[in-house]
Amino acid sequence: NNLMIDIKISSINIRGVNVPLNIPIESHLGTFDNWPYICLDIHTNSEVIGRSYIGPYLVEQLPSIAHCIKSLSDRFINKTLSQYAIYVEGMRYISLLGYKGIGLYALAALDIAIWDAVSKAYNMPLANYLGGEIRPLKTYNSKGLWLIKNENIAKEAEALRKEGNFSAIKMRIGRESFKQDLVAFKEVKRGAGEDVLILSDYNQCFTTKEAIRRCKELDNIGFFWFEEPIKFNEYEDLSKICKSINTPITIGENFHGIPDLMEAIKNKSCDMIMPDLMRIGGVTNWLKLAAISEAYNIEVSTHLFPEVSSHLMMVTPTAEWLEWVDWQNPILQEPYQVKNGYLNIPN
Ligand code: SMN
Ligand code: MG
Repeated sequence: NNLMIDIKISSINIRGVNVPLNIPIESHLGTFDNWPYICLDIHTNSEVIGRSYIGPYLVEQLPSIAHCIKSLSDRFINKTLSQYAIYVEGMRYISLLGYKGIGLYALAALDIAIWDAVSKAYNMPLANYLGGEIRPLKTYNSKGLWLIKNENIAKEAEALRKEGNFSAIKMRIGRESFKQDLVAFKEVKRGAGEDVLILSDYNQCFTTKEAIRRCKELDNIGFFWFEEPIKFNEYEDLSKICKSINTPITIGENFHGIPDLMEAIKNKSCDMIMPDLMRIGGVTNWLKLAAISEAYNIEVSTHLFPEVSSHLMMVTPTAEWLEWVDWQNPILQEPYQVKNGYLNIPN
């Protein structure tokens, strides 16, 4: 029997939530005490319910994005669970919104839920359904170390490392002067230990010339990477920064779909990538990204969404680091756990 042909979408359910954060976000992207999510359930004419969540940043936009998800998903009621067919038809629909932004977020929410439903229909974890083997995945703690006062850094770094016995941790930088970032870096080491691997994120705070100056000042001190030193879509200028420094530059959380990945590759804008499951457009687009990254030998780390991204890393040949955050835990029945710096996908 053909499960995918037998199972049809019967109804959908969408909820918005604004989850309080234990550690408030203070970043160049803004300050947040809560993190907004939209949860989507795809009910079918079988037992199977496909679920997904997206985290579209702006709580005041949840109603418009939820509406977009609904009007997109309603088109597939009584249709079979074909990930590919729904992706193609979904892209055709959102082309009228420009393939990016909230149209793509809506498509991602639907796509992730459809893949969840199909792998559940086959009674397999997504990673196995995709042909992967499940193995522990190295992950870094990204929950904290925002642009907080330097005197509070060591204590937070120590706690963040201990939490899951992490070997790596991400801190946000781009303070008033490079000297303050340097002090912050040393404080992370003092708190978390000399051997901790430190990743850094500028969250697009500089102009190109300033970014080159600032990255040079902190080059070779031991940052594993610099993330997004300038505006995410300045692909040509990003390549100038890559050429000027030794520390790898990473971007990708702001790739809206595959064309942005290709733009970054064509322009040699980065040394590695860290795509966001929602903004790339869900599972279907991640699989393309995985193949393209293998072809170009680009290391892939993840941005947020550790539950589904971890499954996808099992079928990403150049997989590197999983970004760990637990903000979504209150909306999960069984939150994932990190032990000894590795995420083990639960059964
Ligand atoms: C980030 C993610 C979510 C909110 C603020 C900042 C950051 C990251 O860019 O890479 O985790
Ligand atoms: Mg980032």
